[in-house]
Amino acid sequence: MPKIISDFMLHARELAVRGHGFVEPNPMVGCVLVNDQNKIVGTGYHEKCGEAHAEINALNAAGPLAKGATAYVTLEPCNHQGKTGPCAQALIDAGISKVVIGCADPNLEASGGGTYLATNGVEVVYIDDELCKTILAPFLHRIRTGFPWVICKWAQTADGYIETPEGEDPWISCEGSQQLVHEERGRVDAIIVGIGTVVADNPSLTVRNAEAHRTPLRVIVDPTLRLPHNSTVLDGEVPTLIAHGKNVDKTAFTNYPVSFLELPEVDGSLDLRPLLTHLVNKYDATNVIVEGGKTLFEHIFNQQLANELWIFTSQRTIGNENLKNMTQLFNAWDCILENKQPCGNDLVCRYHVK
Ligand code: AOF
Ligand code: ZN
Repeated sequence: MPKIISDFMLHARELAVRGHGFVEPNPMVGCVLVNDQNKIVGTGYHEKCGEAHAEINALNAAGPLAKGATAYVTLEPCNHQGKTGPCAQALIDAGISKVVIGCADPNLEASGGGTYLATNGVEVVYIDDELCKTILAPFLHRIRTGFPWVICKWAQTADGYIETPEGEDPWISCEGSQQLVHEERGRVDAIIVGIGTVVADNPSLTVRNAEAHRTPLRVIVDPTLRLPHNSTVLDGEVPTLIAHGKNVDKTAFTNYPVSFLELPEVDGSLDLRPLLTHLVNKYDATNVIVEGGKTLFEHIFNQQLANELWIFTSQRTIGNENLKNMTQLFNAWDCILENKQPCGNDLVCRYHVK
């Protein structure tokens, strides 16, 4: 791909991700309009679900300068009247001469914009850009599978431990890493944990000290419904769902502000697929974070449901074989490193599961 194209597409991608947490279940989309002197005349991105698409914001920014310009857009312009649109027609009406598309739209209701533009005299180039597909991955995955994008997140010591000896500092990752997790929590639709984690840590599973673009649902996977009644997740502060197995007695929970979902079993553990489908159908979920513990990660691994691993590794070592360690399970996952960066004293790695 010529550098000039990749540079403008890179810019469009950077704009697109600004919508993360605001646009879902819609895709993140960015658009850059460039004139025949290779000068940017307008930019825009999809800022909020239900509001203007990226192309419309870019066209509005460019005004009359859009005439004859080339549009670099991360996703094929839509060809439908949904909550807004259609963008393909708006690009034609504004006199855009060429559209460079990072990724085709698999949403059958909205797709066809590329063909429509071409039949109306606009030059259309698909570049099938891997990085565009990466930022669109949760949207593409949900359309293809009916499941949300599942991010498994954990903090481990340098030697792979996710728990610390009794009496020692229980925090593994640094404050900066915890801040990153809260920021991400504020962009996803659900935070899922296993009952063991709730019993051991009594977490709040809320967004704190970070901007909440949306309020994630708390989900507890509790096969036998052994959730302690004094758990913080029962405080009613945010919507909470308990996914349980067959034949549990829920009467003791009648007065608590929580919902329940019964899951069938598969190979001796709860089948998590109906939970994921439920999160899409009832809560319109696109991204969910699983925050442990090890048993839940094992079930997710066995059922092949993880899309991304997000691992915070501290410099501390523990070397106590009685404690939970993720090294073996991590090594079994077939994944590729997408991103690696330091955060305070921690190393933060994101992997895409193949
Ligand atoms: C575009 N540009 O910026 C986005 C597109 O209900 P609506 O009208 O918001 O349409 C949502 C669908 O439009 C979404 O599922 C996807 O197929 C496409 N999103 N298309 O031309 C954009 N966000
Ligand atoms: Zn559109």
